[in-house]
Amino acid sequence: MRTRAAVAVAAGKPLEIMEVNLDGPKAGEVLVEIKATGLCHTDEFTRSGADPEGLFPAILGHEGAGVVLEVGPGVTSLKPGDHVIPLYTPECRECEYCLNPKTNLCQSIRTTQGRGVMPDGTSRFTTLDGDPILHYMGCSTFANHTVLPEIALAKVREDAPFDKICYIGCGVTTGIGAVINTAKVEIGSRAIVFGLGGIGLNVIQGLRLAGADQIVGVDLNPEKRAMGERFGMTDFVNPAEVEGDLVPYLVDLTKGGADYTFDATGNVGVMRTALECAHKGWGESIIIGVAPAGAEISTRPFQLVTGRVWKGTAFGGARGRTDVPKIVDWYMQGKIEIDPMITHNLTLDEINHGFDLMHEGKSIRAVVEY
Ligand code: NAD
Ligand code: 022
Ligand code: ZN
Ligand code: ZN
Repeated sequence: MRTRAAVAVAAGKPLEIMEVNLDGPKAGEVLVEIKATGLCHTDEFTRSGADPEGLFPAILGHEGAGVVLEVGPGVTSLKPGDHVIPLYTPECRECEYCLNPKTNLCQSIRTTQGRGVMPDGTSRFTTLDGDPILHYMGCSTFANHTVLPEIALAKVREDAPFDKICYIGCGVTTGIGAVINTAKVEIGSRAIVFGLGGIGLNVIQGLRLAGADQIVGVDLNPEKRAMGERFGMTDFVNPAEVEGDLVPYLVDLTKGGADYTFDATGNVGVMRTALECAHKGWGESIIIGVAPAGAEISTRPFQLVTGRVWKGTAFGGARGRTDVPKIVDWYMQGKIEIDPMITHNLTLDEINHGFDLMHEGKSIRAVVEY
């Protein structure tokens, strides 16, 4: 079939909106009509050429929601008409990783996904001239139609709005999951969140859900205060306005350090600060931000010897097919909010403008509807 897509043709170039060919689903695969997609950081990381492993040409996008149109041979868990959210972290439920409750990093299709192809080693997308176009993070949601492995789709309830639940495909699940699955925050905890963007705000609402007593938000952009407060932040700190060292200031504000701290900036200096303002003896610091390629973190080992714990999380530790439908339910029940974080709605033709808004720090989430 033919479909419309935003194609990353080369590093540093704007995405090009064009018609492309899409082959039907092979064994174990599913054809999905994407109804809405969110613009997230790592799409821009790849588009700009900052990702040394970025593949071209490719159809980017990893945050979306849509409807199953056709299933390939052997697909049993989905049927045409089902509403789905694509998963850049799949859940096969049978690999060594899926069988270990300590991780969500399913490895069953990891290698081919990283190479921009389906599990059989080929791409379903080609240009109208027949040249191959690669998939991206196993999703390629910047296309009106895409093909995914069955294990990379979460089936969700049909009354949930696509233009909101697409955000659950990455940002919402990552932020809330980091609190619930990775940190396992207890009622009454004190926490600090560094970076109040599309991820950090979801960490904040996850902390409110978990019953944290103190939720400190830290951001260099003073305009982030209002949104933070709206989602449950109790204190706001702008590092540019703190005299002297930030660590002792935050340790003092949290009466000895926070039980849990979260980096949602991707800045390695911030990651160190986040670890060091975790409470001596038991404080845990969770790295969510993805740092530039080759970056390293450092601290004095005494920070860990004295009981602080450094952790990281991918996709909020969520097992997509199991956990994503539950988060959609939480949204529909009003337990979590999504709507105010979607600050911009665009058409596919306006997608490059969405990346400009991201650069300027003007959007929390821009969503494209097809
Ligand atoms: P964003 O750009 O919307 O938000 C980042 C925020 O950090 C901004 O508000 C910015 O003002 C603030 N900030 C930047 N430098 C700062 C500093 N030195 N001190 C304090 N605040 C600072 O980005 P986002 O969409 O929220 O994503 C945040 C990070 O999370 C990115 O690195 C992204 O790649 C990563 N991420 C990770 C996962 C995962 O599974 N681990 C999933 C999604 C996103
Ligand atoms: C999503 N991310 C950033 C913004 N939005 C993001 C980027 C990378 C990861 C998670 C979220 C990530 C963490 C750990 C891994 N990845 C490796 C997982 C593994 O090796 O099993 C990651 C993922 C997918 C891809 C690359 C890196 C990919 O498909 N190319 C989950
Ligand atoms: Zn993302
Ligand atoms: Zn698996």
